[in-house]
Amino acid sequence: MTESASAFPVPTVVGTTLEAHLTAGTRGAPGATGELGSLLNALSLAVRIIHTRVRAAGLAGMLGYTGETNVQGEEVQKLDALANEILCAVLEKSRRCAMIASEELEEARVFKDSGKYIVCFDPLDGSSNIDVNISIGTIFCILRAHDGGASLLQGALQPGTKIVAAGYSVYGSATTLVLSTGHGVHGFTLDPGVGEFFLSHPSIQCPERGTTYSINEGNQSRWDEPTRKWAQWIKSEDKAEGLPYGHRYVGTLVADAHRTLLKGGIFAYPSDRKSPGGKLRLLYEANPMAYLFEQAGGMATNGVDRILDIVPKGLHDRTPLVLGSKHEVATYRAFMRGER
Ligand code: FDP
Repeated sequence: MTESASAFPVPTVVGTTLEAHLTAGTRGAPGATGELGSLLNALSLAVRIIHTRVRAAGLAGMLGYTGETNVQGEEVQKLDALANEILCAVLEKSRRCAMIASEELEEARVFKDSGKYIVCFDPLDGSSNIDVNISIGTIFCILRAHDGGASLLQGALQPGTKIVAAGYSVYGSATTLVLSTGHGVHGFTLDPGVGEFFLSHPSIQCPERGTTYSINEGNQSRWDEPTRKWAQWIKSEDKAEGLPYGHRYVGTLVADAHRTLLKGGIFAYPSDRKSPGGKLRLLYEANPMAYLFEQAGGMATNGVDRILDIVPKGLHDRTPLVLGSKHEVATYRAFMRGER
């Protein structure tokens, strides 16, 4: 190596920070007060803190279970609990958030005298992958507190069409934050040395079609007939139709969705005999992802209806979730309707 050559490539120009991107996006917009940008900056701070805790968890004795179970009856991992605490504290301090709904909280939490938004979040998605160093993530969406009527709880129970911003972060080989405020989808990568997110994936478009499908094949015996038929078809040999598709399944929604968003294809967690209403949560998993996929030109359905049209009944509702490229999701729906 020559004296000037570095083992690590250093960007030659300073890129666009998340903060600069958010400021440019809202400056001058009618009625813009900067509150949404400020709330998103607070979420990015929470994500950066979670990133540091995830990276050091194995050294800090933060892997494994707390010994408690959450509202869903699932065992809580120490990092799940910590990520939840971090988000709660940062959002309360931001003073931009009237209420939060979290996977780890049975009830919504109201912050007194605070902002006009509600944030629904899954603090650490992919719990079963935490201890084995596989990608995990944080998912969130933002709603206007009083769009749902006088009661704050009704504000959280609005359909996904009312979302004003959504995003997720992946703690993978890099930490990436993918966001939309309704004007396209943009990805930011954390420069860990600087502690700042820089724009790395401007204007993400989900490809019209892809070459991979993502589903837990171990559930096959529990699926209904149309799902089985679709899964059989997608593995069959037909070069003209682009078959068979390759199979990829991480088992962390954020990671499987992120790959599908960037490369196209389809992710499906359908209902099955074990989870007749689906496994994934509507408010803080399916809705944010559906919003991002639609913003990026993709689609999201429960097999019959558009995810964003579903009116939630409770904070922890579950739903079947199928998202991805238009071509693959439309084909999946055709199987569900018995048209194929
Ligand atoms: P996990 O159970 O590990 O928390 O949200 C739950 C979730 O992960 C998603 O991230 C993931 O897509 C799915 O469940 C994985 O479920 P299976 O293990 O049943 O495939």
